[in-house]
Amino acid sequence: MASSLTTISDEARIALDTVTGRAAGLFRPSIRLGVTGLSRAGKTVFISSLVHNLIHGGRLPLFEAQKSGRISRAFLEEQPDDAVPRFQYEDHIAALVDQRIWPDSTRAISELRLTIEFESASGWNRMFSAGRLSVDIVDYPGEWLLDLPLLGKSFADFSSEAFELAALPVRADLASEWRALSTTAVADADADELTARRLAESFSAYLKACKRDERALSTLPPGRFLMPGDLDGSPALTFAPLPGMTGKRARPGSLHAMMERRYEAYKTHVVKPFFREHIARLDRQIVVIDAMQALNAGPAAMADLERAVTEILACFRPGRGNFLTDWFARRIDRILIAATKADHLHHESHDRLQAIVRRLADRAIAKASFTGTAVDVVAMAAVRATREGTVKQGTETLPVIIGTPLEGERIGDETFDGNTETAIFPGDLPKSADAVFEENAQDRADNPAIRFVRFRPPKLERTAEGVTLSLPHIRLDRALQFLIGDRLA
Ligand SMILES: Nc1nc2c(ncn2[C@@H]2O[C@H](COP(=O)(O)OP(=O)(O)OP(=O)(O)O)[C@@H](O)[C@H]2O)c(=O)[nH]1
Ligand SMILES: [Mg+2]
Repeated sequence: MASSLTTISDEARIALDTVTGRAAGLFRPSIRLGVTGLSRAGKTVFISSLVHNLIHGGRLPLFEAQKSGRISRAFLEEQPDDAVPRFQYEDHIAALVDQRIWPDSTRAISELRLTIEFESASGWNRMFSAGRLSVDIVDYPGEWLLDLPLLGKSFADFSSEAFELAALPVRADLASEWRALSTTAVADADADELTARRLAESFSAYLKACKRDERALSTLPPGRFLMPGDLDGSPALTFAPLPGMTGKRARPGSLHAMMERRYEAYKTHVVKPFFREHIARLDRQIVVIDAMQALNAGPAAMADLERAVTEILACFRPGRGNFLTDWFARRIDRILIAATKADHLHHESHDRLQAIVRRLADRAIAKASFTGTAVDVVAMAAVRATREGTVKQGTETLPVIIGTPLEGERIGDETFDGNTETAIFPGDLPKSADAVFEENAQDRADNPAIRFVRFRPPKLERTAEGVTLSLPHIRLDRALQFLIGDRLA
């Protein structure tokens, strides 16, 4: 089924794009770095801080090329793709640094070219390499990536999976209205635009409710139902799963036939072009996850996050007999799964957070039967909004984090005004990574919840000469070393 979906022209176009891309790369070495993650995971902040730290010579001791002083210059250049929106780096930095507010949600694809001039570490490489690497950073919603598996699924598969997931205890109440409406739909009845629209609207309201809910549920396809872009209201976005589809053939002119055709149109006009033009050309990938939010929401949200990471990894897995996914999966050779926002924890918990992400990734790798590509994990903060300190309580000295909570954030009865710096005891993560995945685990019961408030971006220090220093971070250098370090050797 899957391979028949791929036409010769898709193959030819990707092959040609890739060959010409690589030939160009011989003269101007470049690397395409995909940055993805579900909405609000921290993609925009990650890219902004990465670029800011490289341009401004930030403190990056674990990034070898920088540490050994081999980077002479890093600067922004015009991106190679004229039809892709530019990542608005300057706006995001102005928000973070000047106004100390978090950048706006971005909700679409964007791109930025960062060029690094460096001196190679080996004499051999110095002779043959230009000492110049362009990193094309592509920011795109994980919601759109999660559409890729649809390429291998029929309308019947898609429908039965959607109903299965909607019946899970974490989703059942959010899905009840849509499921009730679906039972009234007669698949074999004559196609009718109004019925199609009502079903599509109800289905998409359910998907949106999953995202909004404080249970912090991750996402279900189709991704454009959450972020329609310019396709809002088009037939390719006006369909919904139908119950009891397995093994049935659609009668021409029926609601079933209409829904099936639109589902296929969604794949042809939305999923494939996005994949061909953007995803198939990536060399490296970072998947940003909001583990803090999931930890806060409990084991069901952790399981859900694990499911999302499994699905995302499966998108990068070669050998599913689908030329499209095959071609691109072989090209990506490194994937980093990064839990950002570790600055909400005291550093003593950073390793525990990383162990939890490791655990989550290992389970996802096993479930997605993923092999061949190096996958690493990191617990980090792209922008460190807090400092650490200690507070004496009686005879005890407690480790705290200090920062400015966002206006309206609360702890107990206290509501913050957005200007007052506060010390917060963040709580510990459980010692065992397993505990956070299990309902009623004893270790978790001992550590009921991490106290999680959102902070404003930090005030940047200035040197004696008045120069603003780069954005503070936690382990951003480790992420950089894994993602591009080898290309600067
Ligand atoms: N403390 C802290 N908060 C962060 C960090 N990164 C992201 N955040 C928080 O997470 C929110 C979302 O970050 P973004 O980078 O905008 O997330 P995104 O993935 O680009 O989100 P969309 O554009 O909506 O898809 C921010 O507004 C911050 O509140 C970090 O390193 N430290
Ligand atoms: Mg963004």
